[in-house]
Amino acid sequence: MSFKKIACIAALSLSAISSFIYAGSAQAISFKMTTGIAGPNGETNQGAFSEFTKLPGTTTINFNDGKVPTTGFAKYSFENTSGTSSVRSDVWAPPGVKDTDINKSSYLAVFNGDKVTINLDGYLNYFGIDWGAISANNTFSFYNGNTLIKTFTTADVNPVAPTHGSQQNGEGSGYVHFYSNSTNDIFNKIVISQTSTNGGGFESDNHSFHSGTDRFTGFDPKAVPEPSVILGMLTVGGMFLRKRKNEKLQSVSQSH
Ligand SMILES: [Ca+2]
Ligand SMILES: [Ca+2]
Repeated sequence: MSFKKIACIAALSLSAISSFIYAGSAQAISFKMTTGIAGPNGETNQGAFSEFTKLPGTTTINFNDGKVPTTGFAKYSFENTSGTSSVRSDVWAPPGVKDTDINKSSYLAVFNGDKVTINLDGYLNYFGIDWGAISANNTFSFYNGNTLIKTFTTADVNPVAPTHGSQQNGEGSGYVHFYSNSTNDIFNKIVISQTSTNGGGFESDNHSFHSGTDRFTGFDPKAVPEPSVILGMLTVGGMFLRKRKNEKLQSVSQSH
């Protein structure tokens, strides 16, 4: 194989890796689930709060005035065909850090095919939500304007719920954090819905929004490429060098 051919193959491999990196970041909102933390003043009867509540650029909505905000940074609107979705206070409120930390405050409940759309005044790279009494068909959708970026459902997120509270028929709960991995994945509209009309509700509290137009650095402050990508590039580089060496050896032996 000629040096030119090898160089060409190496270049192609590198460009394949580059396009993989690009494709990988083109559609990437990730999520993590944690127990969350107590309220800003240590409250344990208000549901769980985001670990990023005090991060500069974070706004938190706790629904404790009994209604959704319709003005300001985050504007909520109901598509309430069932007439039962509302801000309320009852035993189905998402619990606190421990599933025995009963939430006595108001929270948001969405039922029976209804939706709540949250329009933001600016771009976000993070959305956190205390999610309780987890039911099938709870759905989270993230948009940039009218373009859907990513949808998550109960099936995606529930398997890693940290608690399954005895207070709520053993249904899961936890604080779920959605975050952008790149500037391609920032969002300015969120729709939360209970897409089934066959029972189950979507109960949540303490929504936290972090403003940003690039990747969210809260979980991983260092902006470095993934280790696997670096390893891939080293492997390609190594193959290229080895092939060159072999070829040199071959030419030497042929000349004798
Ligand atoms: Ca609340
Ligand atoms: Ca539920």
